[in-house]
Amino acid sequence: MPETVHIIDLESGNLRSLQNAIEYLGYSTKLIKESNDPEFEIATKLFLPGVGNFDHFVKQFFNRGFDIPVTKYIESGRPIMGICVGLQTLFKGSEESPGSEGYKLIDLNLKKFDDKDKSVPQIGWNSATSIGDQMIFGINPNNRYYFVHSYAAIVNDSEIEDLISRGWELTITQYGKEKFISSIAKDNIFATQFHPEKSGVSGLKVIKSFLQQEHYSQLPPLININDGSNNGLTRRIIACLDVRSNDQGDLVVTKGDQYDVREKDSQGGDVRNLGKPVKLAEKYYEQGADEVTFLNITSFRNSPLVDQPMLEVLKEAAKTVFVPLTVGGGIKDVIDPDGTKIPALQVAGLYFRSGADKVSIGTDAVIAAKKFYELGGKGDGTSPIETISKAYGVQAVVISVDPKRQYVKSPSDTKNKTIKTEFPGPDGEEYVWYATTIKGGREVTDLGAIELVEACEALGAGEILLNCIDKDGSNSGYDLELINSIKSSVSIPVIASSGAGNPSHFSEVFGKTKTDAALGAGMFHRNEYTVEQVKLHLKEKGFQARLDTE
Ligand code: 1PR
Repeated sequence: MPETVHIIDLESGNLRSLQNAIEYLGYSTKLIKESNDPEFEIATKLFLPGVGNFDHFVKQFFNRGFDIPVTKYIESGRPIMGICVGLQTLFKGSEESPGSEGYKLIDLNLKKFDDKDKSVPQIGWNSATSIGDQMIFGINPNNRYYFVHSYAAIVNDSEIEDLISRGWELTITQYGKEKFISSIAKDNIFATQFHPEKSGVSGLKVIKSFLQQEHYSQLPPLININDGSNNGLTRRIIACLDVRSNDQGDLVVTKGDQYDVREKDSQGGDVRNLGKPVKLAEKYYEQGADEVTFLNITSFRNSPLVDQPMLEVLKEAAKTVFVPLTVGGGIKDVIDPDGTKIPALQVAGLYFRSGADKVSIGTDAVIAAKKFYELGGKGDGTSPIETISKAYGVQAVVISVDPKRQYVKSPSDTKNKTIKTEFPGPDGEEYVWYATTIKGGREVTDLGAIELVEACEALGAGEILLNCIDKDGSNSGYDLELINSIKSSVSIPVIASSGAGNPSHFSEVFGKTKTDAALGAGMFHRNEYTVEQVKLHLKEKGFQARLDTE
């Protein structure tokens, strides 16, 4: 019988992935949902994972009485591991929620990252360096771990010294100019700000070290130095799977040219079938993808509750793919076939519980942004962006933008912001704005892409997935003008998408724009290049890239 590991479930996001990671390592898992659960008495390894809002999490923790059994558990000397907000809860409080108190084991407050010189939230792969002369729980300074958070235990040297003098062991991570605690340990308590269950092989090693209580190991020689470029993050490479049913009713990965996913009539006119979603996700994970995104591209036809296969895909993929998973398509209020109204928040919850870390919203984001402007630049609290980010945190809400180039002779020809383009239009037009589209590019709207992202950031979105219909499937490189204009309009991270045809397009987009991540689809699906080849190319060009074999 495998040993059972207990996980406190405060319903704050994707616990499925943590369960999957622990089970993958040969243990079984049990969720503890109530503070009076007798399992507290028999638990031998306990996890306190958390995502999202500090206030939401600590309220759940204290108001539901979890502090009592957890204190008793800790006092008994049994090992506990906190993850993300689970680490933050150990502190006194957070700038995120003034007035809300944490567990107060550490007399420091969490602060928000400064977004003047970098994207906030921090989303990506950073290193974690041990302050002592040993590795704690296998956290290797040569490896990279996945972080996603806006608030952190930002510390100066004297605060670090003070914590050490109080017996805390630490790893420190630097994001831009700010140093923060990326993991902390003392006696039977261990916690990480990063998500080990989402940090590939390196993260699994940390979980395994905790489960086997390998507290210390020898620090290896530093062979993979984080040079601090790109604020300390590696260049994030995302593999994207556009998923839909083909004419036989099977869920397949497809890929369009300018969003047209059907073969030419002369070739039968069927939906292009490039493989099975779970198999491909596993393949890209093994090749070193930093994230995998699934877009349900015909979701507007069905409610996701009808789209059970998509939930199954996610559940299956999350069992073996230990990097962040995003799911998009149909994240909106839906009416089920029996007439029941299901709010977008509940739809998103279904995906989070199946193993998604983020949801991506396309069509509904355009609708919400239009309403935002109609209300004079504010939300009314009801849009999916607002409801989902409030419950699960801004980092869980990605906006998928599907823009199309519109040429004008002069900026005064449109109410939207324009850019002077290097690639004039068919009649020599020198200005361009990008019209947002909905329903997979089928309807073009009068809202510009810049206006869309500005509104979505204000409503509570945490990241932008920036496609470009003109470039999609073209293999001609990313639309750098579009990326630069969107990147300079928001401070949340932006993922460049559409047009990647070879590894040099990735070095080009990272060299010529400030994009936070780059996504590829067709070139990977057609087996022209692997994710690893892209990363090796980036390294050759002097960019930091994560290779999980290190
Ligand atoms: O509107 O919230 O239901 O979401 C629908 C989602 O489905 C949106 O994210 C939208 O972008 C996506 N989508 C809808 N139709 C299509 C289509 O292709 N017919 N795919 C579609 C969007 C674009 C990227 C693609 C990149 C990179 N696909 O996902 O992966 O362009 O491709 P490349 O590297 O091969 O150039 P909602």
